[in-house]
Amino acid sequence: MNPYLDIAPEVQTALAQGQAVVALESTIISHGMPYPQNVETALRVEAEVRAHGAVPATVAIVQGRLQAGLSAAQIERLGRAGHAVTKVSRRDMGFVVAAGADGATTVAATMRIAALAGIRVFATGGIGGVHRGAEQSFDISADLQELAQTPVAVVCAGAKSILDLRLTLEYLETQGVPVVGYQTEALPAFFTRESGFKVDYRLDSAHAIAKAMHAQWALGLPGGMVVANPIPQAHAMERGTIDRAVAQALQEASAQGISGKASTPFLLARVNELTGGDSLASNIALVLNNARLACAIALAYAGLGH
Ligand code: PSU
Ligand code: MN
Repeated sequence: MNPYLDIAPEVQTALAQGQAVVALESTIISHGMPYPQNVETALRVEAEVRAHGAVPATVAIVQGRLQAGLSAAQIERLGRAGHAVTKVSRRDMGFVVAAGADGATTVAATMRIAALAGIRVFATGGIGGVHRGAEQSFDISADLQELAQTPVAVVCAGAKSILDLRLTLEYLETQGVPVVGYQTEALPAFFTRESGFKVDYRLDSAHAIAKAMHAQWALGLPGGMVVANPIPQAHAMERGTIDRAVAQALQEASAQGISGKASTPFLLARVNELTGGDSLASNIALVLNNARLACAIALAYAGLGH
């Protein structure tokens, strides 16, 4: 095992027995939602995973240790500290570990730690991607490179329209990362069930997704997979409301010269503020929905036996 990695005993037992484990990220806790809803949601998502027959492994860096599986107290600490916790993408991992510091892991860093621990399924809200204006800014999330390299299936509700979804799909295609739609041909756009773009493959069951994961990795293909799960209709938002909030947030980011790793957290926080409680409620609903699908996939994958 990696000398910097700690796996929670419950997660370790589940992995040793070939049981279903679902990884969860922590940037969504510290940087993706306000306190205290962030902590409540993280704990509810863990409970949802358990209720659906899998073991949750929330991932973070705690005092320089890569952690697969957090205690409730550790989740509370990350959530309460919010933006004061270092947002850790793959670039930052070695430095935060070397400093013995805490870090909230993005999709990229969570995938890497999940893979080190032997976890193949990961649920979150939305992935990072190619930002609008990337032809000038070069702002492309390291999540996409990680998806190209690391064998973990990431269950998400697509990506927020703070990103350029067309370029994100192009980038993923170039990097050989399949985008699967769960029971849909449409690429969802986080708060809405459709984005106007299509996924690469529609699969209608967790079992079919598990079989595709198994085949991809048995072929020796190195990367992961995006499993796009549309937000339940009852919680979807009106496109115009989201588009206006995103446009304003982007304008403010550009006026304030926000760039680099600050960009995504700034945009997430502003979209949350501008749309108020509605978008937060939708966000929570879709994360729970993704956790349920990730459980079904993890159970199906475990059932394939390896
Ligand atoms: N998109 C969301 N919610 C999030 C994130 C993105 O709708 O919480 C977080 C995830 O942790 C993702 C990260 O991995 O932001 C991407 O940041 P960046 O664009 O700096 O790579
Ligand atoms: Mn970026």
